[in-house]
Amino acid sequence: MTMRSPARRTHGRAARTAVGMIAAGLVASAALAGSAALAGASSAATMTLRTAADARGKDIGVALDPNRLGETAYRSIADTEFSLVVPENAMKWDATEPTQGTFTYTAGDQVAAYASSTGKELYGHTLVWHSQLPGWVSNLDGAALLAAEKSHITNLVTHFSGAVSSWDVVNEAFNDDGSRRQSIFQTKIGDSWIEQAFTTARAADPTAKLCINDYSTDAINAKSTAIYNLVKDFTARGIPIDCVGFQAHLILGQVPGDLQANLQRFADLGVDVRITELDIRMSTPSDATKLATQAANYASVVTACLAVSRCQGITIWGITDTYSWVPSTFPGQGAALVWDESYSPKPAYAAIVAALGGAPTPTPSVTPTPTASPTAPPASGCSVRYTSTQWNTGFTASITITNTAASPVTGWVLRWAYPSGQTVTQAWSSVTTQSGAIVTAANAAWNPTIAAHGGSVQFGLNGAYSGTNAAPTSFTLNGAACAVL
Ligand code: G2I
Repeated sequence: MTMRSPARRTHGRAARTAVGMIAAGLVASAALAGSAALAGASSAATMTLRTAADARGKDIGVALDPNRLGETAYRSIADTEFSLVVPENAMKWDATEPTQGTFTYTAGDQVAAYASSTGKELYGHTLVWHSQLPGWVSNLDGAALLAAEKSHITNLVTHFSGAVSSWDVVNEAFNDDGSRRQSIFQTKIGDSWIEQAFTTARAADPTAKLCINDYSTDAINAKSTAIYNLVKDFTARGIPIDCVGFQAHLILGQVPGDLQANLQRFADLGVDVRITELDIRMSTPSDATKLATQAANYASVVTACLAVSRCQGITIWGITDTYSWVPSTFPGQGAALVWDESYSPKPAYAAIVAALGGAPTPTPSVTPTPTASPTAPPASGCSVRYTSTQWNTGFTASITITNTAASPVTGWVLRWAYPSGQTVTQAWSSVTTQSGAIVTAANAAWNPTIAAHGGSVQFGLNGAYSGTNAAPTSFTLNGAACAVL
Protein backbone atom coordinates (compact mmCIF):
# COMPACT_ATOMS: atom_id res chain seq x y z
CA MET A 1 0.00 0.00 0.00
CA THR A 2 1.15 3.49 -0.71
CA MET A 3 0.54 5.47 2.44
CA ARG A 4 2.76 8.42 2.95
CA SER A 5 3.29 11.46 5.07
CA PRO A 6 4.06 14.43 2.83
CA ALA A 7 6.73 16.71 4.20
CA ARG A 8 5.07 19.83 2.83
CA ARG A 9 1.79 19.07 4.57
CA THR A 10 3.50 18.28 7.83
CA HIS A 11 5.50 21.51 7.68
CA GLY A 12 2.34 23.54 7.19
CA ARG A 13 0.69 21.95 10.19
CA ALA A 14 3.84 22.33 12.30
CA ALA A 15 4.19 25.99 11.37
CA ARG A 16 0.62 26.82 12.24
CA THR A 17 0.79 24.92 15.47
CA ALA A 18 3.98 26.75 16.35
CA VAL A 19 2.14 30.06 16.01
CA GLY A 20 -0.48 28.74 18.40
CA MET A 21 2.22 27.62 20.80
CA ILE A 22 3.88 31.03 20.70
CA ALA A 23 0.55 32.66 21.48
CA ALA A 24 0.04 30.19 24.31
CA GLY A 25 3.55 30.93 25.53
CA LEU A 26 2.83 34.66 25.66
CA VAL A 27 -0.30 33.96 27.63
CA ALA A 28 1.61 31.73 30.01
CA SER A 29 4.35 34.35 30.50
CA ALA A 30 1.81 37.03 31.20
CA ALA A 31 0.14 34.81 33.77
CA LEU A 32 3.50 34.04 35.36
CA ALA A 33 4.14 37.76 35.55
CA GLY A 34 1.17 37.90 37.88
CA SER A 35 -1.50 39.33 35.63
CA ALA A 36 -4.23 36.83 34.98
CA ALA A 37 -6.22 39.67 33.49
CA LEU A 38 -3.57 40.30 30.87
CA ALA A 39 -3.48 36.60 30.07
CA GLY A 40 -7.20 36.50 29.47
CA ALA A 41 -7.12 39.69 27.47
CA SER A 42 -4.29 38.56 25.17
CA SER A 43 -6.04 35.34 24.44
CA ALA A 44 -9.43 36.94 23.86
CA ALA A 45 -8.06 39.74 21.72
CA THR A 46 -6.26 37.45 19.26
CA MET A 47 -8.70 34.53 19.19
CA THR A 48 -10.06 33.54 15.78
CA LEU A 49 -11.27 30.25 14.35
CA ARG A 50 -7.77 29.87 12.97
CA THR A 51 -5.82 30.56 16.15
CA ALA A 52 -8.15 28.25 18.06
CA ALA A 53 -7.85 25.46 15.45
CA ASP A 54 -4.08 25.94 15.10
CA ALA A 55 -3.65 25.42 18.80
CA ARG A 56 -5.40 22.04 18.43
CA GLY A 57 -3.37 21.05 15.35
CA LYS A 58 -6.46 21.00 13.11
CA ASP A 59 -7.13 22.75 9.82
CA ILE A 60 -10.03 25.18 9.65
CA GLY A 61 -10.98 25.60 6.02
CA VAL A 62 -13.37 27.55 3.86
CA ALA A 63 -14.80 27.09 0.37
CA LEU A 64 -13.63 30.16 -1.51
CA ASP A 65 -14.99 32.00 -4.53
CA PRO A 66 -12.09 34.09 -5.87
CA ASN A 67 -14.57 36.52 -7.46
CA ARG A 68 -15.63 37.64 -3.97
CA LEU A 69 -12.17 38.53 -2.70
CA GLY A 70 -12.69 42.14 -3.77
CA GLU A 71 -15.34 42.51 -1.04
CA THR A 72 -13.66 43.88 2.05
CA ALA A 73 -15.62 41.88 4.61
CA TYR A 74 -15.34 38.64 2.64
CA ARG A 75 -11.61 39.09 2.17
CA SER A 76 -10.97 40.08 5.76
CA ILE A 77 -12.81 37.06 7.18
CA ALA A 78 -11.07 34.73 4.72
CA ASP A 79 -7.70 36.25 5.61
CA THR A 80 -8.15 36.05 9.35
CA GLU A 81 -10.33 33.10 10.21
CA PHE A 82 -9.10 30.21 8.08
CA SER A 83 -5.95 28.16 7.61
CA LEU A 84 -7.11 26.23 4.51
CA VAL A 85 -8.97 27.15 1.35
CA VAL A 86 -10.75 24.98 -1.19
CA PRO A 87 -12.08 26.42 -4.43
CA GLU A 88 -15.85 26.11 -4.29
CA ASN A 89 -16.12 25.78 -8.08
CA ALA A 90 -12.89 27.00 -9.68
CA MET A 91 -11.14 23.63 -10.09
CA LYS A 92 -14.15 21.63 -11.26
CA TRP A 93 -14.12 19.98 -14.69
CA ASP A 94 -16.41 22.52 -16.38
CA ALA A 95 -14.26 25.38 -15.09
CA THR A 96 -10.91 23.87 -16.06
CA GLU A 97 -11.48 21.89 -19.28
CA PRO A 98 -14.54 23.43 -20.97
CA THR A 99 -13.27 22.21 -24.34
CA GLN A 100 -11.55 18.84 -24.58
CA GLY A 101 -7.80 19.24 -24.22
CA THR A 102 -7.97 23.01 -23.56
CA PHE A 103 -7.28 23.84 -19.94
CA THR A 104 -8.22 27.12 -18.26
CA TYR A 105 -6.68 27.63 -14.88
CA THR A 106 -7.39 31.32 -14.34
CA ALA A 107 -9.84 31.01 -11.44
CA GLY A 108 -8.05 28.01 -9.91
CA ASP A 109 -4.76 29.89 -10.08
CA GLN A 110 -6.40 32.84 -8.30
CA VAL A 111 -7.35 30.58 -5.41
CA ALA A 112 -3.88 29.03 -5.38
CA ALA A 113 -2.22 32.47 -5.38
CA TYR A 114 -4.49 33.61 -2.57
CA ALA A 115 -3.65 30.52 -0.50
CA SER A 116 0.04 30.99 -1.08
CA SER A 117 0.09 34.71 -0.33
CA THR A 118 -1.90 34.28 2.89
CA GLY A 119 -0.10 31.19 4.19
CA LYS A 120 -3.02 28.83 3.86
CA GLU A 121 -3.15 25.23 2.79
CA LEU A 122 -4.79 24.61 -0.61
CA TYR A 123 -7.22 21.70 -0.92
CA GLY A 124 -8.16 20.62 -4.46
CA HIS A 125 -11.81 20.03 -5.35
CA THR A 126 -12.67 18.03 -7.39
CA LEU A 127 -11.13 15.89 -10.17
CA VAL A 128 -13.92 13.51 -11.18
CA TRP A 129 -17.57 14.21 -10.38
CA HIS A 130 -20.74 13.44 -12.31
CA SER A 131 -21.90 17.05 -11.86
CA GLN A 132 -20.57 20.25 -13.46
CA LEU A 133 -19.18 18.27 -16.39
CA PRO A 134 -18.79 20.05 -19.71
CA GLY A 135 -21.11 18.82 -22.46
CA TRP A 136 -18.39 17.23 -24.59
CA VAL A 137 -17.78 14.53 -21.97
CA SER A 138 -21.20 12.99 -22.57
CA ASN A 139 -20.39 12.23 -26.20
CA LEU A 140 -17.48 9.90 -25.45
CA ASP A 141 -17.56 6.11 -25.53
CA GLY A 142 -16.01 4.02 -22.73
CA ALA A 143 -12.43 3.95 -23.97
CA ALA A 144 -12.44 7.62 -24.92
CA LEU A 145 -14.04 8.56 -21.62
CA LEU A 146 -11.37 6.70 -19.64
CA ALA A 147 -8.68 8.44 -21.68
CA ALA A 148 -10.38 11.79 -21.03
CA GLU A 149 -10.65 11.04 -17.30
CA LYS A 150 -6.94 10.24 -17.12
CA SER A 151 -5.97 13.26 -19.20
CA HIS A 152 -8.08 15.58 -17.07
CA ILE A 153 -6.59 14.26 -13.83
CA THR A 154 -3.01 14.31 -15.11
CA ASN A 155 -3.28 17.87 -16.37
CA LEU A 156 -4.90 19.28 -13.23
CA VAL A 157 -2.76 17.45 -10.72
CA THR A 158 0.42 18.32 -12.62
CA HIS A 159 -0.56 21.97 -12.96
CA PHE A 160 -1.27 22.36 -9.23
CA SER A 161 1.56 20.07 -8.09
CA GLY A 162 3.37 21.67 -5.17
CA ALA A 163 0.41 23.92 -4.41
CA VAL A 164 -2.44 21.50 -3.68
CA SER A 165 -1.75 19.37 -0.62
CA SER A 166 -4.80 17.07 -0.97
CA TRP A 167 -7.28 16.34 -3.74
CA ASP A 168 -10.85 15.22 -3.76
CA VAL A 169 -10.04 12.76 -6.53
CA VAL A 170 -13.51 11.26 -6.76
CA ASN A 171 -16.65 12.97 -5.54
CA GLU A 172 -20.09 11.47 -4.81
CA ALA A 173 -19.64 8.09 -6.48
CA PHE A 174 -22.21 6.23 -4.38
CA ASN A 175 -25.97 6.09 -3.90
CA ASP A 176 -27.55 6.20 -0.45
CA ASP A 177 -28.11 2.43 -0.52
CA GLY A 178 -24.38 1.82 -1.00
CA SER A 179 -24.58 0.91 -4.66
CA ARG A 180 -22.49 2.74 -7.23
CA ARG A 181 -24.09 5.89 -8.62
CA GLN A 182 -24.98 5.23 -12.26
CA SER A 183 -22.90 8.18 -13.49
CA ILE A 184 -21.46 8.37 -16.96
CA PHE A 185 -18.16 7.08 -15.58
CA GLN A 186 -19.79 4.10 -13.92
CA THR A 187 -21.99 3.16 -16.85
CA LYS A 188 -19.41 3.62 -19.62
CA ILE A 189 -16.18 2.56 -17.89
CA GLY A 190 -17.42 0.23 -15.14
CA ASP A 191 -16.29 -0.23 -11.54
CA SER A 192 -12.62 0.43 -12.33
CA TRP A 193 -13.13 4.14 -13.03
CA ILE A 194 -12.49 5.01 -9.39
CA GLU A 195 -9.22 3.14 -9.00
CA GLN A 196 -8.05 4.41 -12.40
CA ALA A 197 -8.62 7.93 -11.09
CA PHE A 198 -6.59 7.37 -7.93
CA THR A 199 -3.73 5.60 -9.72
CA THR A 200 -3.55 8.37 -12.33
CA ALA A 201 -3.53 11.10 -9.67
CA ARG A 202 -0.75 9.40 -7.73
CA ALA A 203 1.39 9.14 -10.86
CA ALA A 204 0.93 12.86 -11.57
CA ASP A 205 1.86 14.01 -8.04
CA PRO A 206 3.27 11.41 -5.68
CA THR A 207 3.14 13.83 -2.73
CA ALA A 208 -0.47 15.07 -2.79
CA LYS A 209 -2.91 13.24 -0.55
CA LEU A 210 -5.69 11.54 -2.47
CA CYS A 211 -9.21 11.54 -1.03
CA ILE A 212 -12.67 10.23 -1.84
CA ASN A 213 -15.46 12.59 -0.81
CA ASP A 214 -19.23 12.25 -0.40
CA TYR A 215 -22.36 13.54 1.33
CA SER A 216 -24.79 11.76 3.65
CA THR A 217 -21.87 9.63 4.77
CA ASP A 218 -21.48 11.35 8.15
CA ALA A 219 -23.31 8.57 9.98
CA ILE A 220 -22.59 4.87 9.89
CA ASN A 221 -24.97 3.85 7.13
CA ALA A 222 -25.09 1.90 3.87
CA LYS A 223 -23.42 4.66 1.89
CA SER A 224 -20.55 5.31 4.31
CA THR A 225 -20.07 1.56 4.65
CA ALA A 226 -19.72 1.26 0.87
CA ILE A 227 -16.86 3.80 1.00
CA TYR A 228 -15.42 2.03 4.03
CA ASN A 229 -15.36 -1.19 2.03
CA LEU A 230 -13.79 0.60 -0.94
CA VAL A 231 -10.98 1.92 1.28
CA LYS A 232 -10.42 -1.57 2.70
CA ASP A 233 -10.35 -3.04 -0.79
CA PHE A 234 -7.99 -0.37 -2.17
CA THR A 235 -5.67 -0.73 0.78
CA ALA A 236 -5.57 -4.52 0.36
CA ARG A 237 -4.86 -4.25 -3.36
CA GLY A 238 -2.31 -1.43 -3.16
CA ILE A 239 -4.48 1.17 -4.89
CA PRO A 240 -3.45 4.56 -3.50
CA ILE A 241 -5.96 6.28 -1.21
CA ASP A 242 -4.98 8.53 1.70
CA CYS A 243 -8.11 10.18 2.98
CA VAL A 244 -11.87 10.26 3.13
CA GLY A 245 -13.91 13.47 3.08
CA PHE A 246 -17.24 13.75 4.85
CA GLN A 247 -19.13 16.68 3.37
CA ALA A 248 -21.49 17.22 6.32
CA HIS A 249 -24.15 19.27 4.55
CA LEU A 250 -26.31 18.93 7.64
CA ILE A 251 -29.85 19.82 8.67
CA LEU A 252 -30.52 21.71 11.90
CA GLY A 253 -30.76 19.35 14.86
CA GLN A 254 -29.62 16.35 12.85
CA VAL A 255 -25.93 15.91 13.57
CA PRO A 256 -25.52 12.13 13.55
CA GLY A 257 -24.86 10.79 17.02
CA ASP A 258 -22.35 8.34 15.59
CA LEU A 259 -20.32 10.90 13.59
CA GLN A 260 -17.25 10.42 15.77
CA ALA A 261 -17.51 6.62 15.68
CA ASN A 262 -17.87 6.78 11.92
CA LEU A 263 -14.77 8.95 11.50
CA GLN A 264 -12.88 6.68 13.84
CA ARG A 265 -13.69 3.50 11.93
CA PHE A 266 -12.16 5.00 8.79
CA ALA A 267 -9.15 6.29 10.72
CA ASP A 268 -8.68 2.76 12.02
CA LEU A 269 -8.25 1.62 8.41
CA GLY A 270 -5.17 3.85 8.21
CA VAL A 271 -6.57 6.81 6.24
CA ASP A 272 -7.00 10.43 7.25
CA VAL A 273 -10.49 11.84 7.59
CA ARG A 274 -11.81 15.38 7.28
CA ILE A 275 -15.09 17.28 7.44
CA THR A 276 -14.99 18.83 3.97
CA GLU A 277 -18.12 20.92 3.26
CA LEU A 278 -19.78 21.72 6.56
CA ASP A 279 -22.95 23.77 6.67
CA ILE A 280 -26.08 23.40 8.80
CA ARG A 281 -29.27 24.57 7.14
CA MET A 282 -32.58 25.54 8.72
CA SER A 283 -35.97 26.71 7.53
CA THR A 284 -35.77 30.45 7.03
CA PRO A 285 -36.06 32.96 8.52
CA SER A 286 -33.69 32.09 11.34
CA ASP A 287 -34.47 33.01 14.94
CA ALA A 288 -32.55 32.96 18.21
CA THR A 289 -33.65 29.43 19.08
CA LYS A 290 -32.64 28.00 15.72
CA LEU A 291 -29.33 29.85 15.80
CA ALA A 292 -28.61 28.49 19.26
CA THR A 293 -29.32 24.95 18.07
CA GLN A 294 -27.13 25.58 15.06
CA ALA A 295 -24.32 26.79 17.32
CA ALA A 296 -24.56 23.61 19.36
CA ASN A 297 -24.62 21.52 16.17
CA TYR A 298 -21.50 23.19 14.79
CA ALA A 299 -19.81 22.60 18.14
CA SER A 300 -20.75 18.89 18.03
CA VAL A 301 -19.14 18.44 14.64
CA VAL A 302 -15.96 20.16 15.84
CA THR A 303 -15.93 18.02 18.98
CA ALA A 304 -16.24 14.83 16.93
CA CYS A 305 -13.30 15.81 14.73
CA LEU A 306 -11.18 16.77 17.74
CA ALA A 307 -11.80 13.36 19.26
CA VAL A 308 -10.31 11.56 16.24
CA SER A 309 -6.59 12.13 15.92
CA ARG A 310 -6.61 11.39 12.18
CA CYS A 311 -9.32 13.98 11.57
CA GLN A 312 -7.33 16.69 9.80
CA GLY A 313 -9.85 19.44 10.29
CA ILE A 314 -13.09 21.03 9.26
CA THR A 315 -13.91 23.01 6.14
CA ILE A 316 -16.99 25.24 6.13
CA TRP A 317 -18.73 25.52 2.76
CA GLY A 318 -18.57 29.29 2.43
CA ILE A 319 -18.40 32.42 4.57
CA THR A 320 -21.66 34.34 4.34
CA ASP A 321 -25.22 33.06 3.94
CA THR A 322 -25.56 35.50 1.05
CA TYR A 323 -23.55 33.24 -1.25
CA SER A 324 -24.44 29.82 0.13
CA TRP A 325 -25.57 27.17 -2.35
CA VAL A 326 -28.39 26.11 0.01
CA PRO A 327 -31.35 28.46 -0.73
CA SER A 328 -31.28 27.83 -4.47
CA THR A 329 -31.13 24.06 -3.98
CA PHE A 330 -33.53 23.83 -1.03
CA PRO A 331 -36.09 26.63 -1.36
CA GLY A 332 -37.20 27.91 2.06
CA GLN A 333 -33.99 26.77 3.72
CA GLY A 334 -30.74 28.58 4.37
CA ALA A 335 -28.89 30.48 7.10
CA ALA A 336 -26.52 27.51 7.02
CA LEU A 337 -23.16 29.23 7.45
CA VAL A 338 -21.34 30.95 10.32
CA TRP A 339 -21.65 34.56 9.13
CA ASP A 340 -25.03 36.06 8.30
CA GLU A 341 -25.91 38.15 5.29
CA SER A 342 -24.36 41.24 6.92
CA TYR A 343 -21.16 39.34 7.67
CA SER A 344 -21.99 39.33 11.39
CA PRO A 345 -20.83 36.18 13.14
CA LYS A 346 -23.71 34.05 14.36
CA PRO A 347 -23.72 32.19 17.71
CA ALA A 348 -22.07 29.30 15.84
CA TYR A 349 -18.86 31.35 15.70
CA ALA A 350 -18.37 31.53 19.46
CA ALA A 351 -19.53 27.93 19.79
CA ILE A 352 -16.86 26.72 17.35
CA VAL A 353 -14.15 28.72 19.12
CA ALA A 354 -15.35 27.35 22.45
CA ALA A 355 -15.46 23.76 21.14
CA LEU A 356 -11.89 24.21 19.95
CA GLY A 357 -11.05 25.26 23.49
CA GLY A 358 -10.07 28.66 22.24
CA ALA A 359 -11.75 31.14 24.54
CA PRO A 360 -10.08 31.90 27.86
CA THR A 361 -11.33 29.42 30.41
CA PRO A 362 -11.84 30.59 33.96
CA THR A 363 -10.64 28.33 36.72
CA PRO A 364 -13.21 28.49 39.50
CA SER A 365 -10.74 27.30 42.13
CA VAL A 366 -8.41 30.25 41.48
CA THR A 367 -8.94 33.44 43.44
CA PRO A 368 -10.07 36.23 41.10
CA THR A 369 -7.40 38.80 40.30
CA PRO A 370 -9.39 41.67 38.88
CA THR A 371 -7.47 44.54 37.37
CA ALA A 372 -9.86 47.09 38.80
CA SER A 373 -7.94 49.42 41.02
CA PRO A 374 -8.89 48.81 44.64
CA THR A 375 -9.32 52.57 44.88
CA ALA A 376 -11.71 52.77 41.92
CA PRO A 377 -14.80 54.58 43.14
CA PRO A 378 -18.08 52.70 43.18
CA ALA A 379 -20.16 53.52 40.15
CA SER A 380 -22.74 56.07 41.06
CA GLY A 381 -25.00 55.07 38.20
CA CYS A 382 -25.00 52.07 35.92
CA SER A 383 -27.27 49.78 34.00
CA VAL A 384 -26.75 46.22 32.76
CA ARG A 385 -28.33 44.42 29.86
CA TYR A 386 -27.95 40.62 29.96
CA THR A 387 -29.13 38.55 27.01
CA SER A 388 -28.55 34.89 26.25
CA THR A 389 -29.29 32.25 23.68
CA GLN A 390 -29.42 28.68 24.83
CA TRP A 391 -29.51 25.13 23.52
CA ASN A 392 -29.92 21.75 25.26
CA THR A 393 -27.46 22.28 28.08
CA GLY A 394 -25.41 25.27 27.02
CA PHE A 395 -25.84 28.97 26.51
CA THR A 396 -24.03 32.05 25.27
CA ALA A 397 -24.60 35.32 27.14
CA SER A 398 -23.85 38.87 26.12
CA ILE A 399 -23.54 41.47 28.89
CA THR A 400 -23.46 45.22 28.33
CA ILE A 401 -22.59 47.60 31.18
CA THR A 402 -23.57 51.24 30.66
CA ASN A 403 -22.13 53.98 32.83
CA THR A 404 -24.94 56.46 33.42
CA ALA A 405 -22.91 58.57 35.85
CA ALA A 406 -21.20 61.90 35.21
CA SER A 407 -17.66 60.56 35.67
CA PRO A 408 -15.91 57.73 33.87
CA VAL A 409 -15.36 54.32 35.46
CA THR A 410 -11.71 53.26 35.34
CA GLY A 411 -11.39 49.61 36.24
CA TRP A 412 -14.62 47.69 36.60
CA VAL A 413 -15.82 44.59 38.39
CA LEU A 414 -19.33 43.34 37.70
CA ARG A 415 -20.82 40.74 40.06
CA TRP A 416 -24.00 38.75 39.88
CA ALA A 417 -25.49 35.49 41.13
CA TYR A 418 -26.78 32.81 38.82
CA PRO A 419 -30.25 31.81 40.00
CA SER A 420 -30.43 28.27 38.60
CA GLY A 421 -27.02 26.68 39.05
CA GLN A 422 -25.48 27.84 35.78
CA THR A 423 -21.73 27.56 35.43
CA VAL A 424 -19.50 29.71 33.27
CA THR A 425 -17.28 27.66 30.98
CA GLN A 426 -15.63 30.37 28.86
CA ALA A 427 -15.58 34.14 28.76
CA TRP A 428 -14.18 36.84 26.51
CA SER A 429 -13.42 40.54 26.78
CA SER A 430 -13.28 40.16 30.56
CA VAL A 431 -11.57 38.14 33.26
CA THR A 432 -14.41 36.09 34.63
CA THR A 433 -14.35 33.69 37.55
CA GLN A 434 -17.04 31.90 39.49
CA SER A 435 -17.36 30.80 43.08
CA GLY A 436 -20.56 28.89 43.77
CA ALA A 437 -23.38 30.92 42.24
CA ILE A 438 -21.41 34.18 42.32
CA VAL A 439 -19.76 35.30 39.10
CA THR A 440 -17.11 38.03 39.11
CA ALA A 441 -16.29 39.64 35.78
CA ALA A 442 -13.46 42.16 35.77
CA ASN A 443 -12.25 44.25 32.89
CA ALA A 444 -9.59 42.88 30.57
CA ALA A 445 -6.37 44.87 30.31
CA TRP A 446 -7.58 46.63 27.18
CA ASN A 447 -11.10 47.71 28.21
CA PRO A 448 -10.83 49.19 31.74
CA THR A 449 -12.63 52.45 31.02
CA ILE A 450 -16.35 53.06 30.70
CA ALA A 451 -16.92 56.62 29.56
CA ALA A 452 -19.26 58.93 31.47
CA HIS A 453 -22.77 59.84 30.38
CA GLY A 454 -23.75 56.60 28.67
CA GLY A 455 -20.46 54.95 27.72
CA SER A 456 -20.61 51.16 27.68
CA VAL A 457 -18.56 47.98 27.50
CA GLN A 458 -19.72 44.62 26.28
CA PHE A 459 -18.39 41.17 27.10
CA GLY A 460 -19.59 37.63 26.68
CA LEU A 461 -19.48 34.16 28.07
CA ASN A 462 -20.48 30.60 27.41
CA GLY A 463 -22.04 28.55 30.15
CA ALA A 464 -23.68 25.27 31.03
CA TYR A 465 -27.03 24.75 32.68
CA SER A 466 -29.41 22.01 33.59
CA GLY A 467 -33.18 22.40 33.54
CA THR A 468 -33.71 26.14 33.65
CA ASN A 469 -31.46 28.98 32.58
CA ALA A 470 -32.97 32.01 34.31
CA ALA A 471 -31.22 35.34 33.80
CA PRO A 472 -29.60 37.02 36.82
CA THR A 473 -31.89 39.59 38.41
CA SER A 474 -29.35 41.99 39.95
CA PHE A 475 -25.82 43.19 39.27
CA THR A 476 -23.30 45.31 41.12
CA LEU A 477 -20.65 47.41 39.44
CA ASN A 478 -17.69 48.08 41.74
CA GLY A 479 -19.99 47.30 44.62
CA ALA A 480 -22.92 49.54 43.65
CA ALA A 481 -26.21 48.18 42.37
CA CYS A 482 -27.07 48.77 38.71
CA ALA A 483 -30.39 49.08 36.99
CA VAL A 484 -31.26 45.91 35.08
CA LEU A 485 -32.56 46.52 31.56
O1 G2I B 1 -23.96 21.24 -3.96
C1 G2I B 1 -23.23 21.54 -2.81
C2 G2I B 1 -21.86 20.87 -2.85
C3 G2I B 1 -22.02 19.36 -2.77
N1 G2I B 1 -20.73 18.69 -2.79
C4 G2I B 1 -19.84 19.06 -3.88
C5 G2I B 1 -19.69 20.56 -3.99
O2 G2I B 1 -18.89 20.91 -5.10
C6 G2I B 1 -21.05 21.24 -4.09
O3 G2I B 1 -20.81 22.64 -4.21
C7 G2I B 1 -21.72 23.36 -4.99
C8 G2I B 1 -21.31 24.82 -5.00
O4 G2I B 1 -21.36 25.31 -3.68
C9 G2I B 1 -22.25 25.64 -5.87
O5 G2I B 1 -21.76 26.97 -6.02
O6 G2I B 1 -21.75 22.86 -6.28
C10 G2I B 1 -22.73 23.51 -7.08
C11 G2I B 1 -22.82 22.82 -8.43
O7 G2I B 1 -23.41 21.60 -8.31
C12 G2I B 1 -22.38 24.98 -7.23
O8 G2I B 1 -23.41 25.66 -7.94
C13 G2I B 1 -23.10 26.13 -9.19
C14 G2I B 1 -24.38 26.57 -9.86
O9 G2I B 1 -25.24 25.43 -9.93
C15 G2I B 1 -24.09 27.09 -11.22
O10 G2I B 1 -25.28 27.57 -11.79
C16 G2I B 1 -23.03 28.17 -11.17
O11 G2I B 1 -22.65 28.56 -12.46
O12 G2I B 1 -22.20 27.23 -9.12
C17 G2I B 1 -21.81 27.66 -10.41
C18 G2I B 1 -20.71 28.70 -10.25
O13 G2I B 1 -21.18 29.79 -9.50
